[in-house]
Amino acid sequence: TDIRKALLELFSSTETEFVSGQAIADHLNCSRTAVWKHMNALKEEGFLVEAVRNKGYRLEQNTDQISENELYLGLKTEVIGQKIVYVEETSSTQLIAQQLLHQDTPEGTLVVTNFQSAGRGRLSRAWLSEPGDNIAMSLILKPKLSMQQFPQLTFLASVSIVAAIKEVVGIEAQIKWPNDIFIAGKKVCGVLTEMVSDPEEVKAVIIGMGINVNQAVFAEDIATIATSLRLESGEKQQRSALIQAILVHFEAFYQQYLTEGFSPIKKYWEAHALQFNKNIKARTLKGVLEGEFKGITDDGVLLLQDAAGEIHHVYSADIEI
Ligand code: BTX
Repeated sequence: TDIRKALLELFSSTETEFVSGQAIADHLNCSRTAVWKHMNALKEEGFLVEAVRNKGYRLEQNTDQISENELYLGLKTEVIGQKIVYVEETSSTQLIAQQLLHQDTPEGTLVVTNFQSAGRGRLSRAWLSEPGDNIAMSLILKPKLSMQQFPQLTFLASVSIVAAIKEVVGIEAQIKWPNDIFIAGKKVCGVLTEMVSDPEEVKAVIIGMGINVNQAVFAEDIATIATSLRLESGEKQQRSALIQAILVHFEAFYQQYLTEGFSPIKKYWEAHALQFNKNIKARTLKGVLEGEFKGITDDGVLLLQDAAGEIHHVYSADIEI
């Protein structure tokens, strides 16, 4: 990826000009043959590479930009995403969102990056993402909620993402309790919801969303469990269109949530839940529970019915399917 980064830097500084093979070789400090290989690798990743004898190589500009202007253009929301903060690279968009909260940023502020180098999952697990391929973003909300209602926002984010994937990619994704989105048995997205609160009420919520969009190859340790929208659809996807669709669906669900409460969201969530009414294994700190997945409570607790018919409330677990 270092070579790729250097290549992309070179081409972005030359705009639409051809760059000779020799110039690239000098820039990367490698042979002309190696240049040819690197350019082919870019091509395989979906970049439009033009090679002309005696002129060199030209790279068509990446049309999949996600900086502020691309995202504002044609965005049909009133609050959600009306302020966007784009950074080319960051360790985590959650951290930037936290900083923005100290500056009293408005509800609906969205932090987006092109490369998140140290993304976080739950329980301080890592969220991995290659530069330029994926969506890593954090949405700031300031709802008047009690602590018990707080988990509902994770579910709200999940249903918004499922609806957006359906609309833009045409694929019916599923939600794995509590916060993963799956396609064909593999994880395509994770949601991390964090809050800032005092003992009585929630002051602000930061919803982090990581979506594998155009990444085609995954690190060894997640290669068997991860997938991307591109791998599942067979086509490169436009990140800006997806982000906009998520914001629009989120706003609609959020409005509905604030006026009608959690039940419409819960209905949609359960309709897209992986293994709903089927047998699952829930690995909790106290051991493994097995039974039928009967849905979620208003607090986001998982309901599991064991063979004897007893309903168990699962607050925290990893689900095996
Ligand atoms: P999670 O704890 O449910 O999932 C993390 C686990 O998922 C990892 O331990 C690993 O096994 C696996 N994993 C890591 N990266 C990927 C990937 N790209 N695709 C599939 N599986 C993977 C999920 O946490 C919540 C992730 C939220 C990420 C967003 S991105 C924007 C925001 N900023 C930030 O630092 N986190 C959030």
